[in-house]
Parts: sequence; structure tokens; C-alpha cells
Amino acid sequence: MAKLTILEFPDPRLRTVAKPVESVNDDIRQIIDNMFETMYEAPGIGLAATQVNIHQQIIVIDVSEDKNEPMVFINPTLTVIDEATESYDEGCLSVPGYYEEVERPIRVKIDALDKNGDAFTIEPEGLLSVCVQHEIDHLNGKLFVDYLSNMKRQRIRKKLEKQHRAK
Ligand code: QAP
Ligand code: CO
Repeated sequence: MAKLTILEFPDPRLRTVAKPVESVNDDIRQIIDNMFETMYEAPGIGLAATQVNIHQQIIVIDVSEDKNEPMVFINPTLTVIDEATESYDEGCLSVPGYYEEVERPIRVKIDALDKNGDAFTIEPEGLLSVCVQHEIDHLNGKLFVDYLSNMKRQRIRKKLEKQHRAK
């Protein structure tokens, strides 16, 4: 296993749109293992391949208390079931140190492939629903700060840029 480097906002590579995985093989499973190691060490609850500069549609998530319920989503598609939304105080490993309320649909359906390439469907609830939607956004080059006012996003960008220069 290997820990990967997480890209940070406003890195333009975070805007790349990921391509579908063509075949769920051992190379993909290696990437998944490395993504879990990176996410658990951070520590985080979700990581999209885009964030580690791999532009394929792969997401890893573990929202469990004991960090023992790893979930993998390959080539995920999202369907909104109900228009009702709810806001959640979101963060992101690519926007370290910042949390802001983001509004998203509560009820969505996710179709994806697991790490064996088998199709599955879930209707996630609560934090898992928020997290899957946040991670699918990454695969489309979108970040949670895009939902904020220009002023808030600029403030975060300037502070992170300053922090990056100091490194
Ligand atoms: C996405 O985010 C998420 O600022 C996953 O300094 C977050 O794992 C979905 C993290 C909240 C739904 C709700 C953030 C770690 C981790 C930070 C994460 C930080 C250190 C964020
Ligand atoms: Co994120």
C-alpha cells in the first residue's frame, strides 16, 4: 500500500472530469487500496480519485464510527428521487481547515460497481448520502466551495494560497 498526495484547492487539476473505469482489474484494486490508506491516515470519511490526481471514476467512503465499513463506488451514477433538500456542515480533504453548510437533495439513488466489478444500487441516508454526493461532485471537477458565495470562496482560496506559499 502507499499513501497518495492529496491535491488542495485551488489546484486546477481538481477541475478535471474523471473518465469511467473500463475494467475493474487488479490495477484498479491497487488504486482503491492506496486511496483507503490515504483517506484513513488523513483522517477522512470520503475520497474521490480526482483528489489524488487519478482521473478515473473511483470513490472510497467509510462513514462508520469504528472505521471498519469501507465502501467503494466505481462509475457511480446519481438519480435524485425527491426534490427536498437539507444542509450539512461539509468539509473536504482538498480544502483543509474549512467547513461550510451546503444544501443537497436528501433522497438519491446511486448505481455503481463494487471492487469486483459487480453492479449494485443503494439509496443512502444521512451522512452517507451527503458524502456520496460530495464525492461524485469531485469526479465531475466540482468542489463544495462552488456552492458558497463568491466572497466566501475567494476568502478560502486566498487563505489556502497563502498557506501553500509558506510550505
Ligand atoms: C467529504 O470529507 C464530506 O478540513 C469528506 O482539516 C465531509 O473526509 C462529506 C478533513 C463532510 C460530508 C460531510 C477535512 C480532514 C476531512 C478537513 C472529509 C481537515 C481534515 C474531510
Ligand atoms: Co471533498
